[in-house]
Amino acid sequence: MKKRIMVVFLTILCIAALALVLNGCKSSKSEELTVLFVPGVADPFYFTMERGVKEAAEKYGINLMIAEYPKSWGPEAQVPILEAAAAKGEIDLIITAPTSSDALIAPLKKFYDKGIEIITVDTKLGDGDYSKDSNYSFPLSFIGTDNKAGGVLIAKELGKMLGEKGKVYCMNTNPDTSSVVERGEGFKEGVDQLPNVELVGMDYCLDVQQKAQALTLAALQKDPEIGGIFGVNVFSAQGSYQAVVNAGLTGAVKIASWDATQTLIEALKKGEVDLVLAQKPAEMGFLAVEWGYKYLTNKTKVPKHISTGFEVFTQDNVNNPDMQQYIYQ
Ligand code: T6T
Repeated sequence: MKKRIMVVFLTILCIAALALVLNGCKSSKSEELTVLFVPGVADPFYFTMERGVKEAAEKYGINLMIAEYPKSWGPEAQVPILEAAAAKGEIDLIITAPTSSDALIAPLKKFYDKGIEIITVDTKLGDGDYSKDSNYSFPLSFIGTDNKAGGVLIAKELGKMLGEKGKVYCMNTNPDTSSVVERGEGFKEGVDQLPNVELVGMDYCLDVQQKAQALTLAALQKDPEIGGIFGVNVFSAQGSYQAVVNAGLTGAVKIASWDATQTLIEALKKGEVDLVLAQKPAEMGFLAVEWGYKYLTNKTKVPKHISTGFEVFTQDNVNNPDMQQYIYQ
């Protein structure tokens, strides 16, 4: 009799332990998971990221919600979209590119406190080090490009194009967005390593192509010795190179651009742009969904930071078949 009571007791214990383990995972069935993707802005970079997000969601049978694309860059446009989209369903994970390192902390923390996991892609909260304790360390991971390394590389390449001497200018976008800030810092650092190259200015176009064009033109008029320009993202690069073309300075002013849009690749082929750095947005999106899925179904430990790398297009490799996959679409 005593033995039978013991067996019953042990069985109940085992069932309770199993229930506890299962409860630790949000869901054991992928169909139950809902992921919300909130892009940074309507541009080819995030459209390409969406492809990766969709591909992974299909692979893992995840219910995917895609928020409206903000028409301009910044928290004023992104936060209301995030809140409206998150109110539409029971969400397990939000994947987003915070358009400000500071201003997005509180809005995202609010959802995290409700039990929703967060992964930031492309841009980060605070300094992006989610492994140390802070008011912004709640996301599962930051998945994106090593923007600083890219900025240093661009300085080096632009330096080579200028014969290691001359003046360069940087068309940046926003002073409180981690990605572009780090590109600018990397560029400065790289130029500092070139004793005969001088960085004569860095302006912010707030992600408006027209403004980038006007600012670049003004910089060229102010300092006609500028021989190289770095455009740090889609709209700043597209605006800068257009300004150079309109000023009749194609070839005389070298252009290094960031983001492999069809427009910039075509310009590279025509010789209006000299270098295009391609990020891997589809990979960022895919990995964010995949790691979120692994965490939510199995509590798999997610790396706090995943670097997705980049590729560099030049006139020499732009037609190579193996490079075509890096063009945004
Ligand atoms: O360069 C990308 C992205 O990495 C950046 O954070 C914001 O601008 C883009 O979306 C391009 O427009």
